[in-house]
Amino acid sequence: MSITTAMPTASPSTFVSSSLPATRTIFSGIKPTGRLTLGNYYGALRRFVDVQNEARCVFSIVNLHALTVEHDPERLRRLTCEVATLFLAAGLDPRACIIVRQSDVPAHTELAYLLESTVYVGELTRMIQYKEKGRGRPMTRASLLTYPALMAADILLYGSTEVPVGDDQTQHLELTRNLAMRFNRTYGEVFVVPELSRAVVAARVRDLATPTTKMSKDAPEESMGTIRLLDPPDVVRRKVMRAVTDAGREVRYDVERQPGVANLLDILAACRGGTDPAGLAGGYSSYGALKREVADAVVAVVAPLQERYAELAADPGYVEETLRLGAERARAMAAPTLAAAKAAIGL
Ligand code: AQP
Repeated sequence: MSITTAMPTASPSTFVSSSLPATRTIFSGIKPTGRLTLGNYYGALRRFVDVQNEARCVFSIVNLHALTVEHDPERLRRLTCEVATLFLAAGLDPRACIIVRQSDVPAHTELAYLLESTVYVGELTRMIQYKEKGRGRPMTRASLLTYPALMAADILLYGSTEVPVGDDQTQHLELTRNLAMRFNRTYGEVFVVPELSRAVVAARVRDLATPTTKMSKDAPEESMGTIRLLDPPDVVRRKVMRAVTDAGREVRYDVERQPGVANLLDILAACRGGTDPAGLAGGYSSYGALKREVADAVVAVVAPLQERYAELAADPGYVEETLRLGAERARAMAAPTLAAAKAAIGL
């Protein structure tokens, strides 16, 4: 397949968002800290693609958030490029939405400081990420404590009305809403208060090996519980076939008592574009039969995405140009909100 068949037919510069309804603005981001998983796809990326023509959309590779824990600069650059390429391979169209590398828009960090001056330390120390990865450790980076203010800035800068994210992001969104309301109350109406938009199915894809935890891109590379979007099909099949199920034999959708099986049904429903994982359970007489169908369904989703990824990766100039134009548009879109926030707070 030639590269042009897999990509938008026009260059990224023929941007059409100005003709879209102004009432809905959607922002979301993915942090380039690991190779993206099926969880990132159904909790976030797939949904970005679904809404890109329905509203003004900004989708970001939030690379500044990758600095909150120990990192390798070269790996970060490589993963940033990989995530941007996956955005396009999954079907994001730079004519329909803004695709932006967070660090290309200085307004994110500038507004983050104003929000750090709005948030309370008590609110930051309550955040799950900080509690799990940093609290009580003297070498914890200060940014691991303060990044929720940056995340709030990411969202509020664009006047976002909706934020499509997985269920694990609920706490961040709540804080963002509180900060927006506090700022507006104290200094005057500047920010739109955003709503969290939940996935109907697979809002929390669980690890195949430990189905009580979420599937995470931070999992060790060799983990059998994490399906990466760029895993070759035979690796995907092996991981699904080895998924932990439960002691019973019956295929039932019971998240509490059979989390492994429920996870497989969630994944199957998501891959088929359905919304009723429980309704699928009756169709299988054994865990083996269910796993084979899940493996086929996941491969059917990732194989075409990987084909497009390979084409795009062969033309890094296109990805870079998309990011350059995304940065230009995002800077222009962010500027009025930042200016209003600075004026309101007394700068
Ligand atoms: N398992 C998941 N199921 C559903 N949605 C998920 N998301 C992540 N995992 C799942 C959603 O993907 C988006 C991007 O997330 P992120 O880059 O901010 O971070 P992450 O992938 O949630 O986090 P990591 O890297 O796995 O580790 P932690 O949790 O330690 O930061 C988000 O919308 C997220 O909900």
